[in-house]
Amino acid sequence: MIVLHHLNDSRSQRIIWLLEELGLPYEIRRYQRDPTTRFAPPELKQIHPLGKSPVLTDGPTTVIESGAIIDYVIRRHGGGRLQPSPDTAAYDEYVQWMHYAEGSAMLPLILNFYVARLGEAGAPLFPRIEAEIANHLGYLDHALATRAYLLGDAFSGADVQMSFVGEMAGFYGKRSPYANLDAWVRRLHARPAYQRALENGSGSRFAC
Ligand SMILES: N[C@@H](CCC(=O)N[C@@H](CS)C(=O)NCC(=O)O)C(=O)O
Repeated sequence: MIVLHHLNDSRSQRIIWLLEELGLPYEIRRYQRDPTTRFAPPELKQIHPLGKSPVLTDGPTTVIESGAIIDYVIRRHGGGRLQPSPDTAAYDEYVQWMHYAEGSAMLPLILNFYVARLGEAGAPLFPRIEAEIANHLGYLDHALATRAYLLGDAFSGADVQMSFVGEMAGFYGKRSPYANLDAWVRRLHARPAYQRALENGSGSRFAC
């Protein structure tokens, strides 16, 4: 049985969505952020030493990192769905999006979050952070100009992995100048599996 260790308002929301897209049986174990610090509770460290979410367990296997979890679920349980065949150019593009999400695109959005907490002391950093956010959102917007999903007409795990970038951009009110990006996020949110996942995950403040 697949067990998803789910922290409220977190990247693990997209794993519930993936499991719903694939129609797989799964169990959610829920963890609540500390209302003041927003940190994960210490019990999550009993599942994996980093204490971050998502964590997925499947029998003896424990997987961390959203991208690795999405890859694991699709490869082991997807039955050929939601990713291109590994011997195609589309697969190369798929892998690029899977790494790009957390490896590059999320960084300025996360910096924006932390540096904002510094108040005036963080002010010198904001021009560079803003420029990098625009750089990444502009790239994504351009990539989506001629296609419904990141790989073209076919929805894939890359859309699931990259969705959090679009949602965080929306959460910080930075998505509206990017019409293609905005339309893509709305397209994702309209999917019935996305809606079911929101219900099962008890909502997410980042689903915007
Ligand atoms: N790159 C990792 C990030 C994991 C991560 O930082 N998760 C956050 C939630 S979005 C978390 O667990 N935060 C709680 C904490 O740091 O205490 C992934 O994509 O899975």
